[in-house]
Order: sequence, then structure tokens, then C-alpha cells
Amino acid sequence: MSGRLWFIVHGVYIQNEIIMRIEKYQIDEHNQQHLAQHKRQFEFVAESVADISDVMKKLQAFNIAIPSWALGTGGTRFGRFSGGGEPRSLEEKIEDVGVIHALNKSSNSISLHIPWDIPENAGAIKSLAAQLGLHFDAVNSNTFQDQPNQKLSYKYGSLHHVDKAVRKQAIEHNIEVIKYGVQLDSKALSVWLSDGSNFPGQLNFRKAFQNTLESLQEIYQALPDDWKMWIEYKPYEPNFYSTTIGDWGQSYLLASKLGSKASTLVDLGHHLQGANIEQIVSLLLMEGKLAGFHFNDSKYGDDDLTVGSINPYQLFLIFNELVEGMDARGMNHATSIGWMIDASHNVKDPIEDLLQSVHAIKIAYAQALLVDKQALQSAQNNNDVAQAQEILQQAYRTDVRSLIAEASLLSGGALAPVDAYRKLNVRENLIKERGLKTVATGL
Ligand code: RM4
Ligand code: MN
Ligand code: MN
Repeated sequence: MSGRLWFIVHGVYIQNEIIMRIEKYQIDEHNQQHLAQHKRQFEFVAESVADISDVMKKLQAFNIAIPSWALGTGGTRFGRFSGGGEPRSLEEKIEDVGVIHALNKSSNSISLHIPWDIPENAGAIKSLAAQLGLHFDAVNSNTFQDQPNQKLSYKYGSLHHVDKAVRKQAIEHNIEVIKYGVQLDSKALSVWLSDGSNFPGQLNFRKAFQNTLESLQEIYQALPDDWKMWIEYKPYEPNFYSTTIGDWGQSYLLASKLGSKASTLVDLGHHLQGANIEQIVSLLLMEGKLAGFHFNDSKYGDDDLTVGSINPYQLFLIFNELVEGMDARGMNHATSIGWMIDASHNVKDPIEDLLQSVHAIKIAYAQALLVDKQALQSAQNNNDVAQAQEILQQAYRTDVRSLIAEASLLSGGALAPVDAYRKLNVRENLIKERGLKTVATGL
């Protein structure tokens, strides 16, 4: 089935087709097949959960934003092996997020990267998204690539550049991104800089930091009152000697100097091996400076692998700190922090991969909700180390998948999203329509 929307652009009516790729009755049919087994599993787990209805409410409210650049097949610097039926436009990317959300009812927003996905007609784009139950999360600026027709190059950086004219160009780009975001009702600008140096002596660290701060201050001035600025850090790549916002301390320093609208964004892949991310998260939260997350998983570096595919225990430990810290500050779990995926898929179907990522995030969240907080606190106060570990692992070893499935069912989603996606032949239909060799915009 398809619904039709009409938009007026320069006085001309443009017909815009909203394709409902998945109908509610198809999800119901799918759920019917899994229902009996699901109910048995759910009841078994639910009876040991202290306040199951509170947990279910929290799981239902919990959504994770999808980045516009994750819907095409990713590549490496050695090549890109395109999958079929990739979205060819922003509209098609929104449609794909619509598929994900219809299946899991946990991905109700999309985060745009400018200029990869410039919304030419914001009104039309917003209506398309709204038809699918979606809105717009943070907008991301891009000063890590030179765009065609760009006057000055970012070869030696952007906001930290030694040349004021380059800094000005990068500042103006960020302000333009805010303007696009305002049109879409986004509420945050997320800034990731590749600025850094490749060799010792290339850069004066102090001046680079000060230039970055001054540039960010100008962008900060342009933020609407109800907007936030999220500052991402990364230790290396594409620069291999230094990165100007290299770790959470440097990001935090900038955010503190900028003011209350600025905070630190944690991308899970942006740490050196062995970093204790959960401790970083706990302290940023304590200071009211945790902007949110770019979720992904990694084994070696910024691998951008599916969330939970390598180290689900770390993800659980992060969520354990999040739940404890958010509760300590009386924060709403679903809305006080920016939850977003930042991953790139080069061998999987991106939609399946994103469904898996969202699922892994919700599993970690549910397990963190199950931690017996009081018992843990008393174990900590008594220095009962073994008991503290027992308590954490009791929650982590609980198979909470039926809780996630139940939350999805209650919200009108599928009990088993990947299975439903496959049985409904969504990708096959996308290939028929969009072709086998499409290339999505982005990295
Ligand atoms: C960077 C960083 C940014 C993302 C780009 C595509 O490594 O994670 O958040 O926008 O990649
Ligand atoms: Mn990121
Ligand atoms: Mn990254």
C-alpha cells in the first residue's frame, strides 16, 4: 500500500509517494507465529523481575537514532562492495529508517550528516518522516572532507587551522548546518573534527586548542536557545600523531569553557584499547556533561562494527553506570541523553545490521535495569567484592531477549525483527525497485 502526500514547491505541486513497506497486518501475522513460544519465555523471565511493568515502560520508551550514513553499504580504504537496493536519496534513507522503526518500534529518529544529506525541501522531508513516525535527531557537520567547489582546503584541519580564513569557512559551514537543523526541528549540533597532526612538530598544541575553542565559541553563539552542542572526541585517525580533540578530557575542557549548552559526546569506538569507558561515562554524567552516544563495537580501533557484536559485557557495564547515574540525578532515561548509532556495515545488509545494533543496545539497557541497586550499594559499602560481581553478573547472565520482544509487541512492532524483515522480502523488493548497483551518499 502507499499513501500520497502533496507538497507545494515554488507554486508547483509535487507528488510524493510514501511507501509503507511493511503493513501492520504483516507484523501481526509474523507475531502470531512466534507468540506461544514468546509468551512462555517472557513469563519465565518476568516472574523474577521485581517491577516488571516499570521495566516494560522504560523499554518501550527507549529509542535509538539511526544515522543517515549507515543505510548504505560501508567501505574501507581498500574498497567498497555495494549491496543491492541502497537508498539513492535522503527520501529513500528516511524510508529505510521507517522500515527499521516499523519492525522494532525503537528507532523513531534519524540523524543527518551535512552535506551528505542536504534537505532541499525541509517541509517535504519532515512530512515524509512524520508519516513514518520519525523525527530528526542531531545534525552533524562535516569539515573532514573537501567538498567540490569548496574555496579553501581542510587538508591541515578546519576549526583549529593556522589560517583564520579556513577557520571562518568551517565556522560558517557549522552555522549553515544549524540552519538546516532548525528547519527540521533538530535540537543539537554534533561536531566531530578530524583536526590533528601527523608528525611531531607539525602543530603547536596550545594554539590549535585555542583556535578550536574560539571557532566553537562563534558556532555556539549561533545556537538557538533550546539547542545543544555535542563535542565528539577521537584519539587518532585520520591523523596519526595527535588529534586536537583527542580524548574526553579535551572535549570536556572545551564544553566547560563554552557553557551549559555544550557537552561531550562519547563514540564507543573512539578510545584507545583498554580504556575504561564506563568510568568516563559515570564521571561525565556526574558533571552534567554527558551529551550522548555514538554506539558501535570494535576490537582494534574505530572499527564501527555492529553494537554488541564484540564486547557486549562492556556495553552492559556502560549501561549499568548510565542507569545508576541517571537515576541519581533524576534524569529521564529516554530523553535526557542523545542515543545514536554510528556504525558502518561493509558485509551485511545495513538494515539487518542496524536492527541487530538497536537490539543489542536494548538488551544492555534491560540488563542494567535488572541490577539489584540496593544490594550492589551495600556490597560496595561493605567492600564485598565477590558479592558485587555476583550481583552484576546475575543481571548480565539473564536472557532478557523476551523482555525486548514483549516491549516491541506492546508497541506494535515485531517479536523477531530480523526474521520478519527476511520473511517479508524487504531487501528483495528494494533491489527490484532501486536496482542492484545503487550507491548511497556518504563515506
Ligand atoms: C567519525 C565520527 C563521526 C562520524 C564520522 C562519519 O569517525 O565517528 O561521528 O560522523 O566518522
Ligand atoms: Mn561518531
Ligand atoms: Mn568514528
